[in-house]
Amino acid sequence: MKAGRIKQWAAGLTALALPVLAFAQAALPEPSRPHRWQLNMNRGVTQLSNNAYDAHMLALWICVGIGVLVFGAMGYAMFKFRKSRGAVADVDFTHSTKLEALWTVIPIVLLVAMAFPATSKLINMYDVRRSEMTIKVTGYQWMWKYDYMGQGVSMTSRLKRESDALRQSGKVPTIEANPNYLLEVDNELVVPVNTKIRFVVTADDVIHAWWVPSLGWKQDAIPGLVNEAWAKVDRPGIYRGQCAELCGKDHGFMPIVVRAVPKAEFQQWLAAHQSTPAVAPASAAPAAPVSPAAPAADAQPTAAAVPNSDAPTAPVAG
Ligand SMILES: [Cu+2]
Repeated sequence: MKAGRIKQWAAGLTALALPVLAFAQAALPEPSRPHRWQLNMNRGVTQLSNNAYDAHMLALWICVGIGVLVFGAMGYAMFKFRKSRGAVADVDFTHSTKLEALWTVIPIVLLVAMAFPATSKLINMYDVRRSEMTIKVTGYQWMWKYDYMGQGVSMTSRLKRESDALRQSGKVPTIEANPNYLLEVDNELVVPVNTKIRFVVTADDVIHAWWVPSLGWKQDAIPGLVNEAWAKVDRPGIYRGQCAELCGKDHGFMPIVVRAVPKAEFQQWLAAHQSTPAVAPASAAPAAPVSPAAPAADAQPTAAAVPNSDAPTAPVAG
């Protein structure tokens, strides 16, 4: 075999190994944060995100299998039946009923094999029964409002002032100095781990979408409509996301930060915020929207709760 041909084969084999490399990345220690040259999606920190990952990997490996078989057969045929070896084309072969049946049945079997687990995972995704708590998420231009239903805690969450200042300063942010550029908020959404949390998602002006990739789903926030989703976070950590529906000029500047903490710590946090008149964020930005603890379980956002909005009206019943 000539050296050039060996090189071609080596390149082909490397291309085939790429999905294996992608798979190997799944074992990295920080699953929630993307990193340079990442090839595969993150596993996330909920059962739903793991389901999505598994469905994705199943489809990927089936594709890899098909790719190896098809390109292998093509390569073999081109090599074995090459002109220099005196191969002559078979001009009489027009069709084969057996082959046609085979290449119809095999894809059907594969599709059904993928559809069964995917459907059960999809049904599970919308099953919000037996939730232990409910958080109402309301999208505004351009921030989020969170109501811990029945707990008497409400707050708004918007882009951290430092991030906003850097954005408007004209300076070029670096990954070293600003690893979470435009992904920081004044009030983080604090949630307990290992707790089934039902999220009801709506909006008060235009359509937004609440998306934290590590939770494994994205839900549209639509005025006049209440969408549902749920999450049970496996481990403590900070999980970042963004609005995922083009909602206006500051669409890119309404990040989401979820801080998952142990249950006991969450109870402390909740108690602290129920008793004090205002949510005390980590950064006490004076103009940060800080709402008083809502007195009633189904507190509606008021002008006081959402200070800078253009008089948001009460969202739909949630
Ligand atoms: Cu938005």
